[in-house]
Amino acid sequence: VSWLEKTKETVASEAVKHVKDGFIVGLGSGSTAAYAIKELGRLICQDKIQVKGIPSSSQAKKLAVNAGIPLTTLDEHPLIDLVIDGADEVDKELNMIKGGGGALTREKIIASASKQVVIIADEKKFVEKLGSTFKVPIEVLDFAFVTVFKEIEDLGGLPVLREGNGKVGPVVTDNGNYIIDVDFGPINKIKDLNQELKLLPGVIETGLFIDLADIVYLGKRDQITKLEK
Ligand code: A5P
Repeated sequence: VSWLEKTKETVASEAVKHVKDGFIVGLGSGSTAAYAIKELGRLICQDKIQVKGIPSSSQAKKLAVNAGIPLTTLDEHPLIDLVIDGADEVDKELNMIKGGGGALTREKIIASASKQVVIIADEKKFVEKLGSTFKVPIEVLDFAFVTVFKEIEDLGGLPVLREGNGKVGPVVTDNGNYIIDVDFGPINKIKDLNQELKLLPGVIETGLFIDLADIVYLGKRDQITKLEK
């Protein structure tokens, strides 16, 4: 097992320590969040704590079912106690780019509905400025994607329609929409950019997660750094 996989597992275990008996827990997506789901399942089975999960994607749902985590919905629990999720980039203000796994919309809804958001990632995700190493994923209605493409170019971005592996053509999200990955370069005014993008008709959600994370555990080769709001 590589140090990277080990570190993902370590930060995931650290995050799961925030889970208390009776909690409703938002389950993030991606390879790091997958370790947290596994660990939470172990805790539920071994320590018999009462926890219910709300998955942010079909991936998280499948992993949670396999791990033995009872599931619930936002309809039943519109207020969540804790979300554990990964990230694609994190800055020192704990703002993030997410959506590498295409689950950004549900992830953002769950994070916004949660009292506490704990993010887990390896140190390579930490950047001075968002947009330096990762494009901004944007979920769009397929009907609107060409128009949105043009408007994003007018905003100075370089958009690419996300295409799948194992299927020709665009990736279709769990919500039935397309994903556009946009290269804006290092972003100076993330709040302004997020607002401009959200105002484009056809844009469902952006992968810019601003003021949502409370704690970030960054895994390094031999230690974990905890960043807090
Ligand atoms: C999923 O849509 C993303 O927001 C993930 O949180 C992100 O891609 C992190 O994934 P890894 O933990 O696999 O890097």
